[in-house]
Amino acid sequence: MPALKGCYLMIHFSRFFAFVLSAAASLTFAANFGPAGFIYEENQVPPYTTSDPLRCQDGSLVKDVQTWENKRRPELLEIFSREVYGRTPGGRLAGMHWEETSVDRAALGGQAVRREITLWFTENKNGPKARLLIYQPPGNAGKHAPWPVFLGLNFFGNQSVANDPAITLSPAWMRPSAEFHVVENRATEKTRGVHAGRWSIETVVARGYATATLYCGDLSEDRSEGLVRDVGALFKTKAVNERAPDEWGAIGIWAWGLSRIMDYFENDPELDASRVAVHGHSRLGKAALWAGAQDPRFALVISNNSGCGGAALSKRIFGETVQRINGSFPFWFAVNFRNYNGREDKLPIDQHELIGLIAPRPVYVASAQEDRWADPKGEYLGAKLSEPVYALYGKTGLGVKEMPALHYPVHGDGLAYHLRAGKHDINTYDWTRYLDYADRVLKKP
Ligand code: GTR
Repeated sequence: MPALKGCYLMIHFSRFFAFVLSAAASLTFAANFGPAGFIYEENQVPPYTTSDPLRCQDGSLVKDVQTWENKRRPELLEIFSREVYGRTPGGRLAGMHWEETSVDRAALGGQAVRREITLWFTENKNGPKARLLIYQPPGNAGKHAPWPVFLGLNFFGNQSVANDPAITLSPAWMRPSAEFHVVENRATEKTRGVHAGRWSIETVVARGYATATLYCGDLSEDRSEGLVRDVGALFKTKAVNERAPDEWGAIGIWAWGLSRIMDYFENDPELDASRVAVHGHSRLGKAALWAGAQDPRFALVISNNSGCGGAALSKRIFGETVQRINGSFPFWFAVNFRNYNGREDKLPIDQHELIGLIAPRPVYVASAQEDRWADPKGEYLGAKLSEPVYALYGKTGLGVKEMPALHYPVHGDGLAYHLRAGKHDINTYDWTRYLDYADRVLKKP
């Protein structure tokens, strides 16, 4: 009997351990994708309905470009401004001016021209300023003159995007990062080139493009306090929780900054402002999409793993949710967006309509297989479900019925998508595809 009892206990113990092990495994499993307690499996996605981008608020259906551009598109822009990102204060700034602070026509061992430009947003130099870094191919652009441009904001200062000791080290506030050598909220010398892999500058330049970048924190620091400093202060933005419900947040400010850089490009004879691809990774991909939606001057928009509040449909509540993003980053979106915490089904729009706002200009959405937090399928659907808008312009969009398989990029007429292996990141696989697509939609024949 005692032996039996022991045996019993052993069974109980082994069951218990099996339970603990499997619980731990599922926790790490979830941890590989993102925090536990969120949906990471397709069969857990609750039923949801997405809105038809062509259905107006009065119930009528858009059938032509004119009605789209004069009625439905402004309606959608208004909803995204009011309910999601907050309103962007209008247009160009009379006092904005700039100065080229450095130029090296034989940078990166002669492979590129490097220029640094300081942009001041006001006439007086005490106002907010941002430091733009540009690399472009050396020599004359020939039939490609002036150079088409890739433009994106960066996370850790301009010096992080290339192994080039001559780039000015960012003096600005930065989120702490032991991995990337940000110490006491400042970039150190060791931050040089930490994100070089994310920018592939030599490759981009060798393929005949200029590439320009600016630290997002020059526009608005990536924290609540940022809203009342720099560009936020210039527009008298209120503190994060004191904002009017439709006042902008950091994503709105970053998108605004991308448009101001475009204002600068229009005045730079070496760059072609009519052929600018605006791109961004993750939170900066959200900003790139919002910039592309508001500013028709961007000829191509690239969303790299932009996830919730970017290309991914919110109503799938897969991975990051509206409640979670508003909780973790209360300063990114408008206060109104919090009305949809745990109530995604009540959203009057979804992110496919953000992409539809960019049509007929091309949009490239890319996902990473392990980046479940950003919901790869939701990102694909964000692109796919915007197709009716492209159809108004006689374009097919992606032109596929199913989500493309791993490493089967689809470069369609107006929309492109790929899913690559690996984690939340941007690497040479992504860049090679973006360049291939840009060759098609931006290069002169
Ligand atoms: C995460 C956030 C995502 C994404 C990401 C990033 O913490 O939940 O929405 O923006 O950061 O920017 O890398």
